[in-house]
Amino acid sequence: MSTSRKLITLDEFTIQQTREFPKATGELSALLRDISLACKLINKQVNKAGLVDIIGKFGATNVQGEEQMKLDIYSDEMLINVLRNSNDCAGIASEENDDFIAFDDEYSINSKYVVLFDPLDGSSNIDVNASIGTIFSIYRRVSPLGAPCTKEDFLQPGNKLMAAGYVIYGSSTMLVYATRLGVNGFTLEPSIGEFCLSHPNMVCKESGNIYSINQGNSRHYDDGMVAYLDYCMEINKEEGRPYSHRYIGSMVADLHRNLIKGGIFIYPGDKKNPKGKLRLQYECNPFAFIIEAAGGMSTDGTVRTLDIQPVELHQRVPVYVGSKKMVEKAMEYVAKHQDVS
Ligand code: P6P
Repeated sequence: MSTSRKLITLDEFTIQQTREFPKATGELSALLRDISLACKLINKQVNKAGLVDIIGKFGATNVQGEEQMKLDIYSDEMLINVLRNSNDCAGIASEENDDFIAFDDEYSINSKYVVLFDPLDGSSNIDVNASIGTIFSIYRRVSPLGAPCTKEDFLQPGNKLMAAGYVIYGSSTMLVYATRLGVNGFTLEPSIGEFCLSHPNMVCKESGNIYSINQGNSRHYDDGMVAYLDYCMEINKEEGRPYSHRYIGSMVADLHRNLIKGGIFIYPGDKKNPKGKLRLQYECNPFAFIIEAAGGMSTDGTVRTLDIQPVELHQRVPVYVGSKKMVEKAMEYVAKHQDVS
C-alpha cells in the first residue's frame, strides 16, 4: 500500500470540482490553469530577482501614478500573453494598464470569461525580499459572445464574481482561489512544477487578535478610526486584547496571514484620501470574495464591498476585511463616530 499521501494537483482538483456542476464546460478550470501557468513564469523571475537585471525601477509610472518596477511590467506581460493565447479569456483589465484589453481573435471573442488582475501587488517590497503577490478576478461576460468584450464586462460588482484568487510569492509559492464552493490553497511543488492541494477548505476564523493597518497615517484618521485603534490596543484579557499589530505593506501577504490566523486588515478613507488607497476591482473585490467565501466579511466601513457598483476601472475604496466579528466591531466604531461628526 502506498505510504505517501497522493498529491492532488490544481488541474485534478478543478476537474473534480466540475463534477459538482454537470453542465460545466471546463472553461473555468482551463482559465485557472492558464493563470497558474502565468504565475509560475512570474514566480521564476521573482525567486531570482536579486540575481538578474529585473529588479529596480522600470522608469515609468502607471495610471495610479506609482513608479513601475521592471517585475511589474514583466508580470503584466506574462499574464496578458498567456491569457491572450488561451481559448478561455475574452479580455483583461490590469491595475498596471490604463484601460482594458479586448482580445479580438476568433477564439477569444467566443470566450465566456474576462479576467482582472493586479500582476504584482506589493512590488515595492521586491528589493527587501518581503512576500508579494498576484491577485486575479474572473467574471462571466455580460457582453454578447462573438464580439469583443466591452468595458461593462469589467465594471461588474464583486457579487457577480465567478472566482477570485491570489498567488503569494513567499517562503513557498502558494495559489489560493475561491469559488462559491469555497476556498482552497495549493502549494507549488517545484520538482514537478505543479500547484498541489495543501490547504483544503480554508476558513477565516470568526475572530482573531491581529490588526493590520498603516498606523503611520493615523494623524489623518477620523475619530472613529482613532477610537477603534485605541480599542485594539486596550488591555482586555478575556477578549485577547491588546491585539498584535502586523503590517507588511503587501496586501497579499497581510491578507494571507489573516486568512490563516484570523484578523482584520484595514485601509480606511481618511481626511487626506477619503477613498483610501486600494483599488476596488483589482484588490478589494477579489479579497472580499475570497474572505467571504471563507466565512469572513468585507466592507468599505458601511457597505458590503461586493455590493459596490464600480463606476470606473481604477476607483479606490476604503476596505475593512477579515474575521467577521472584528469587521463588525470596527464598523460599530465607524458608525458611532459618523453620527457624532
Ligand atoms: P501603504 C502595495 O502598494 C499596496 O497596494 C498593497 O499591497 C498594500 O496593502 C498597500 O498598498 C500598502 O500601502 O500606504 O501602507 O504603503
